[in-house]
Order: sequence, then C-alpha cells, then structure tokens
Amino acid sequence: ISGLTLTTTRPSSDSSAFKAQLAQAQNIVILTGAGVSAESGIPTFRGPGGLWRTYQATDLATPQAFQRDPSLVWEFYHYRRELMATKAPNPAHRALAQFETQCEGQGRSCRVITQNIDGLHQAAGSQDVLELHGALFRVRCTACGVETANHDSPICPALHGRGQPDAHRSEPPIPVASLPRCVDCGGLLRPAVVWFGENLNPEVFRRAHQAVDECDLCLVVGTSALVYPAALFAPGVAARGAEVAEFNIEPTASTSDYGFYFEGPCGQTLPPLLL
Ligand code: BV8
Ligand code: ZN
Repeated sequence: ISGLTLTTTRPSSDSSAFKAQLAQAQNIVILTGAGVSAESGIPTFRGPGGLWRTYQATDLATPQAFQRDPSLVWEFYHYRRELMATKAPNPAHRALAQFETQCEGQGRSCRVITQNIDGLHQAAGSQDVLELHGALFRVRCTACGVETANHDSPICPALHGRGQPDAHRSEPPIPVASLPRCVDCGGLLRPAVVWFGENLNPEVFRRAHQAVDECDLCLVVGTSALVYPAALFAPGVAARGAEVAEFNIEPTASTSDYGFYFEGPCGQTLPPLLL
C-alpha cells in the first residue's frame, strides 16, 4: 500500500500507576544510554550528532580503528573529552541522583548502570555507578595495562587544538610517539572504554547482572537498545515478570515488552515521575 508509513508508537503510560509501582519497589535498577545526556548537549550515537567528521562514532570505537590510526581515534576521544568541559548534568541526571538518595533513606536500593562514558551521573551525585563501557576520563596503557584516571586538558601537547568535528582532516597524523604515553613504561595509552568487539570488564558485568537479576523494578532511559550485551538487561527483567519502565523520545524494539513507557525528553519526563 503506497504511502503507508509504519510508525510504531505507543501512548505514554498512566503516571499514577507508575508511581504506585515505584513506591512499592525495594530494589530499583536504572539502565541509561546516550539519551540521558542528550539534554546536556552531548550528541547521541545514532542521532544527528552520531557523526564526527565523516565517521560514524561506532566506526572509530573499535580496536581495529585504533590499531590502524591511533592519531585519528585519539583526536575523536580528545574532542569528546574537551567537549565535557562545557557540559553539565541535566535534570534527568539530577532527578536520578536525588531519587537514589531518597531510596537510601528508605532502606531501598537504587543503582545506576550506564552505557555512557561521560561521567555525568557521578557529577550529578549518583553513587557507585556501574559504567558498562568504561569512562572517557580514564586511560589504560596498551603495554603495561595500568589504568588511571586522567583529566588532563589536553591529554598531551600534540592533541592541543586537534579533533575539530567539522574539519576535514588537514593536519598530518600525530606521530604515535607524541600521542598520550604511559608515565610508568612509556607505552601508548588508550581510552579506558570498551570498544566494539571487546569484552566488558568481567567484574563490572557480573555486578551489573547481579543488580539486574535482583531488581523488582527497572527503568531504562535513553537507549536505543541496539548494543549488546547491555541491550539484554531490561528485556531480561520483563521476561521474569518484574516491572520495566522505558523513558525515550521514541519507542524501541523492546518497548512492547515493558509495562510502562513515557515518551518525551527524559529531562522533562523523569523528574515529575520520580520525585
Ligand atoms: C561484546 C564505549 C563480547 C565507547 C560503546 C550481534 C548480537 C550480539 C552482539 C553483537 C552482534 N553483532 C555485534 C555484536 C557485538 C557488539 C554489538 O552489540 N554491536 C551492535 C552494534 C550490534 N557488542 C560489543 O562488541 C560489546 N562487546 O559483545 O563482547 C564479544 C567479544 C568479542 C567479539 C564479539 C562480542 C561491546 C559494546 C560496547 C561498545 N562501546 N561505547 C564510546 O563511547 O566511544 S557502545 C556506545 O554505543 C555506547 O556506550 C552505547 O552503548 C551505544 C550507544 O547506544 P545508546 O546509548 O543507546 O545511544 P544511541 O545513540 O544508540 O541511542 C540514544 C537513544 O536515546 C535513542 O533511543 C534516542 O531515541 C534516545 N534519546 C535521544 N534523546 C533523548 C532520548 N531519550 C530520552 N530523552 C532524550 N532527550
Ligand atoms: Zn605502561
């Protein structure tokens, strides 16, 4: 049938029914993706901002890309690190952190498990955040394996002023010797993030899985649920009959599995429903 566009949408759920579930829940898990940081001005991966220069972010977030062109990959992560200097948590991060504090005061557990590497949940006051895919401001030595926090801006002199998203690559690649190097052994540093094709940190994954298995309510906020294994968590909660509430600006492939769905920017939808 010509002109039929299949737009799967779903009306937002009843907020008082959700609030009743929220009040009864004892162990709450909050799974977040790039959408929770969108209102802070951080581009999402699959939205319009998912491009950097002529690359898809997902093409650069791989060990192969780093092996082939460490200068380009470091420019990409340097750009994202520098971007954070002007970014702050938005009302979604803050509502989640406040709700977490509220739960602690009521003897309930509330845990944020994020796919994001921007550190904004911690900046908003969330405690013990599980970062499934690592952190933008941590680096790991490719030679000795030492992992450290690093907030240096720029992370090395050669990256100063590099990484502009719209510039077509005019500068020559930075020699690998001038890229970030390990202070202990001189080895090449990499961002301590999980790239596509890499395993998640086993300890982080185990703790996340345990929290997800033990929760009686899961909120899934701002994720396209396309990246595995993170995408398996919320459907797993729904599959064992526990409650899931999704907060997104559009339905995802899993929305129909969930009891609650609230459409809209989560910086607007979360605060009145949580606090
Ligand atoms: C692994 C860190 C084992 C780096 C990231 C088939 C089946 C199963 C697995 C695979 C498969 N094919 C390939 C794989 C493996 C692969 C994978 O899942 N690929 C996908 C693309 C199919 N997974 C892996 O490689 C993982 N490792 O599986 O280990 C293994 C080992 C060896 C070989 C194979 C497997 C590791 C994945 C981790 C990759 N690293 N990030 C960095 O950040 O640079 S992933 C990165 O992309 C993010 O961390 C995040 O996870 C993902 C982006 O997803 P989202 O966060 O959801 O963001 P997105 O832009 O997609 O969506 C934003 C959402 O927000 C949208 O829904 C939008 O509507 C919504 N939104 C926007 N604005 C708002 C909003 N919502 C609310 N309010 C708003 N204002
Ligand atoms: Zn080293």
